[in-house]
Parts: sequence; structure tokens; C-alpha cells
Amino acid sequence: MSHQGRIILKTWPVGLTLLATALLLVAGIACRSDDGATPTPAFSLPTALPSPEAVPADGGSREATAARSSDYWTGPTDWAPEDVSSLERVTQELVDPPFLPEHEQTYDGEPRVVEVRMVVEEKEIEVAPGAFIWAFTFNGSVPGPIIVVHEGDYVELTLVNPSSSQLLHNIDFHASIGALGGGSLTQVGPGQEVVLRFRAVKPGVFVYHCAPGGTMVPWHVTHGMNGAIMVLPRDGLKDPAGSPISYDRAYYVGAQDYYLPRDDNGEFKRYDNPAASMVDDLEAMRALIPTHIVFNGSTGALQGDGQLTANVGENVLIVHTQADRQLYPHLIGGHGDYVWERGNFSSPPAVDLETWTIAAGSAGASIHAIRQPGTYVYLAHNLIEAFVYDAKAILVAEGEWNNDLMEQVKPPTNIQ
Ligand SMILES: [Cu+2]
Repeated sequence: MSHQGRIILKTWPVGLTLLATALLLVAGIACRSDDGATPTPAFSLPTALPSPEAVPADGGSREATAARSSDYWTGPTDWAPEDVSSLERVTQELVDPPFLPEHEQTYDGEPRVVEVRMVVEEKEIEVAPGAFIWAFTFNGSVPGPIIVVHEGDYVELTLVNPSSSQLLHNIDFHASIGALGGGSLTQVGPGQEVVLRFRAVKPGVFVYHCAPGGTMVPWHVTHGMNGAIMVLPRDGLKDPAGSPISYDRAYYVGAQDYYLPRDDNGEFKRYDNPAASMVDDLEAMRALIPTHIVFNGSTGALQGDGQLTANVGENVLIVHTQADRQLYPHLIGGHGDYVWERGNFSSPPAVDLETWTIAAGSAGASIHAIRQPGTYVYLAHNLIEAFVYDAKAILVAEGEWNNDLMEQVKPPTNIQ
């Protein structure tokens, strides 16, 4: 299935201005890739959703979550160091959003060292017709690819900043502990690479993003330099009663806000190279009003050829990230049957939500039981963001219509 907004690759500009170079050095700005392989999610899937009786009446309320969270925490409270040299090493092939790399939903073996490779790519993309930005990307996509591991695994990232880059980049994993999320250990200038290993001790979905320091942090993040990692509990996802939940397919949606400078005529400006827009961008960002809010990099990326698909009877997991501002997802025509609003899998999910929140700088996860065929819209339910800005995705499900759940008893006719 094809997806992703069309991304325009530009060759590296030969003539950098001295001013831009100086700005980069002073600001300590830090961040290519081959467009990804064909992503084919392969899951082995056990059961459907548990019966409604298995869900307590208080569902996933905040109080219930607080009261029961200790019952659901099955992992160790502290992590004994492993002899990393003796652990199995696996290479995870990252794929382009909205897909997830091949993974198991549960894993009961020894911790593994999961090797991933990300190559920075500074590339000009068209975020909406006629609106261009030099995106700063991990592996060429906005958002960056999602990594999937299990609780207790080690993530070993090789971060490559090719010499064709103009800027300094790094990575801050919200899933990690220490050194500014790894940010202070991963600063790589053009032509450098670095290897960082951290242990994924917190189950959940988390954002990662570039964080080169100061105003360069929001500048890089609002140029697309953010992504996600999913740390699955070793025994898989659970409903509020502790029963296993599995998913039949999974998608990864990254909301992105852009702040594009305009010229005197109100037209979006276009720049010659990645650093050239910095001064104008910082001014445009100051008003806190995005010029674009989109899902997966550009308008329409998850619509038309990029739309999400499912079948009636399946459970669809959606991992949703927003690295810079809050957002309120809603599935038109369905519900969040299970929602980890803050992405923390060690807490029971909320159940049967109509709309929920993705906090700024966080990832959330939701499972949707698809019970009717047709078109669903997964959107930001600030409807201005959804329909004026285009912060939305289309999910099309196939299967048999259930008249018991909904039936058009009488089609529109003239009033009798
Ligand atoms: Cu960066």
C-alpha cells in the first residue's frame, strides 16, 4: 500500500552563505536517508477484544487507574545490569510511517540488544501545495520511523549525519533515562556518526526528537525532526481487568505543526538551503500560531493513496505522536475502545472514549475495534485543525454492514 506525502528531494546547495554558516556554528545546530523498504506489518494475532463483562464499571478512570496501577506493574522495580556482550543482538529494519517494523506483541525471552540505524536527511518537502520547508528528518520521513522493542531490551542506535548535511543534530529519547534523553551524548555534526545504547525500562509509547539546544530545539522539532518508540510490555497489552489485548494491524500517526514565514504579499517564502530560513522561522514561531498542522508530514499524506485500511472484526492500534503541541484525536464513526492517553502501558487503558488528548511532547496509543465497513476519519477534534488545516487521516474498512448497529430506516425523501 502506498502512503506518505510526496517528498521532493533536492540536491545539496553548493553555495552556502557565510552568514548561515556562522549562525549554525554559533547556535550549535546539529542533523539523510534512503527512502524506506516496503513495509509489511506481520503480526501473529491471538484473540479479539475481551468481553465487555471483563471491563470494570469504572473503566479506565483516573481514580481506578491510580488504585490499580500497582496490580498491573509486573516488571522489576529496578533493573539489574545485564552482561550486554552476552545478549542476543537483533537488527530492526525501520520502515516509513505510517507502518511499524515487524515485531512480536509479546516476548518472554532474555533481553535483547535491538540495533537500529538512523540517517539524518535535510530535504525540502512540500507540506501543502505551494508551501515548502527544508525538513530535518530521521531516515527521510516526517515523522521519523517508529522503533518497537520490549520492556527491558536495549536500544542501540547508530545515528549518522552525512557530510551532505548543513546542520548539527542529536536525539533525545523520552523513553530513556539520563544525559538529556541521550541528547548530550549524540551530538553529530555533518560527516559524523555516533552510537548510543539505552535500556528501555518504561513500557509505553514515547516521542523522540532532535534537541540541539536553546531555540534550536523547537526549530528542529517544528522542521519535522521527531518520531516515536513503542516499548511493549513483555506480556503484551492488557485491558483494565488485566486480560490480554492484541491488535491485528498497527499504524503510526505523527502530527506536525509548521510555522512557515511569509513574504510581504502574504505568500509562503521558499529558501535555498536548510539553514537559510532560521531567522524568519524563529520570528514566525513566536506567535505560536502554526501555518500548517498535518498528519505524517504533509497535507493528505494519510488520505487517498495513503489512506489507512482495515477489515471488520479487526483491532487496529494507532500510535499517535505530537512533539510540540497538544491535540485531541477522535475517530468519526467509532471510538477509542482502549486508550493509553499518555502512552504509559503500565497503567490500564481508558475504555470507550469519544475523544482523548495527545499531550504536547508525548505519544498516545489507542485500539479501535472495527465493527462496520466504510470510511472512518481519524482526526484532530479541534475541527478547524482537522478541516481548515487538514489534520486528519482516512481509514477505510471492508466487511459486512451490521444493520443492528446502524440502519437507514428511510432514505431522505421530500417531507410528506
Ligand atoms: Cu536536528
